[in-house]
Amino acid sequence: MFNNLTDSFKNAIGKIRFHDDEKALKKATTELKKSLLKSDVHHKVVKDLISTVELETKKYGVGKDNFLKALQDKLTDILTIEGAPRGFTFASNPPTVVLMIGLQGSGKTTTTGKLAHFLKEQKKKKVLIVAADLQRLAAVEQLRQIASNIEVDLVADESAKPIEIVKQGLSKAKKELYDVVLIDTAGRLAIDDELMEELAEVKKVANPDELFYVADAMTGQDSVRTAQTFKEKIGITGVVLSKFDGDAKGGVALGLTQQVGVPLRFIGNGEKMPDLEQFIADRIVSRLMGAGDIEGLAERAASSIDPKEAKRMTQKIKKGQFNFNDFLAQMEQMKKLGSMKSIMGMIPGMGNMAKQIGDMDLENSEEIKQIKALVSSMTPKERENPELLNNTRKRRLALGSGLEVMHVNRVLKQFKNASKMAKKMSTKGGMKEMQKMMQQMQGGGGMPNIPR
Ligand SMILES: Nc1nc2c(ncn2[C@@H]2O[C@H](COP(=O)(O)OP(=O)(O)O)[C@@H](O)[C@H]2O)c(=O)[nH]1
Ligand SMILES: [Mg+2]
Repeated sequence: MFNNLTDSFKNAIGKIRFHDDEKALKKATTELKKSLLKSDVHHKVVKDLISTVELETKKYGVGKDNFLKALQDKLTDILTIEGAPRGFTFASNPPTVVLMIGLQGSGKTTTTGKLAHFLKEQKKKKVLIVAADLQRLAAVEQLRQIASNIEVDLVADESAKPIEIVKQGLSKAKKELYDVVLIDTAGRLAIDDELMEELAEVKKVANPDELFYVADAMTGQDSVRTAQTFKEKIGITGVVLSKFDGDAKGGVALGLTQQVGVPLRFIGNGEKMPDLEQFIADRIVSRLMGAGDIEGLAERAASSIDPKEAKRMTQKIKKGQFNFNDFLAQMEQMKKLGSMKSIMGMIPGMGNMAKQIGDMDLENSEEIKQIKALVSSMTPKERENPELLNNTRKRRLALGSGLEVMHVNRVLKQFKNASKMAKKMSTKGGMKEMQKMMQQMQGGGGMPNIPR
């Protein structure tokens, strides 16, 4: 997600040795400045970042550790607003009411669904969505489909006025003890007075705990400017940057919090419901420094993996009983976790891997298709016991799956290796060994974690 930025920081850090002179520091910061500007980080933010990092590094002596520490501290600083909540926080008196606002097409409705999904699956909350965009009939229908997909309740009435529907939603939420109410509102193509008046009215009635401005990352610095305007005219408590998957540069995310004076709270990085990530300063900084985001990964895994199932699987792997049924089940689990790329970026030292993997599509990859075809040609006994597969059976499988015997052998070998590797990883110290291997593959690998 932040490949470009992570590379910029890594390069700069790589330029400084353990004990170095001010000339080396200047070289590193000059390069960092250039690449941050190229990544579309606002020039004022870049200037502030560079001058603080230079000053702080010199203060404690030019060297790798001091440079890293100064960079980490300053990054955390520019991504944080004093007193703002860390992650999504709930009102002390439920329901927590969230108003979603923004321009038309920015991603409000999609983000409303993603946020509902996040709160339901990861925070285990009872969520109600209110369809207060009554400008277009299609908008209500879109939300109806999203809500039914993620199995979240919806209040919608095409013939009502926005304020009426908001009132209805709030009273239902209070009566039926919902934890969170998300209100999706209408947008316009550009900022106009009529829109602002309607939103102000909805805001008065809804009395929201959070006002999330949804900004389209693809519009670059424009998204920052419109956020500023909405902050002045309506007041906002957070920004959600949508369509971040389409913005290769990513620099807007780095400057936005300081520029708008309101924290960036979430990032949307795909069209699907799980494609929403919390933007939490210390976690993001860890990722930017190439140290991964273990907390975020665990959160994501917890919401999509059944712990009982995971335990059963680990037991089987340890005993060497991993079979083809498990293999298919594991692939289904991986799909739920989201794209490989976004997962890899969260594992320490694996940022580079993420780039190599690119947009590997588990569902459509040729290899996965072959494996699926092969497994579906197996009898239930064969699926449970890979050892049964002798040459006669392999020939039958080849015919059944439309693969060459050669391919069958290759897939079977891959499976054997995978289960061996899995067994190894499930032992004590196995994960460490795996990381070491990954780092060797990348020629040096991840950044060290600097103790504070
Ligand atoms: N690639 C991508 N597309 C998105 C994202 N968020 C929204 N979209 C798409 O952007 C378009 C407009 O989104 P919508 O939620 O209807 O915007 P609204 O008018 O503000 O409610 C839709 O086609 C969405 O699928 C995102 O994070 N990534
Ligand atoms: Mg909409």
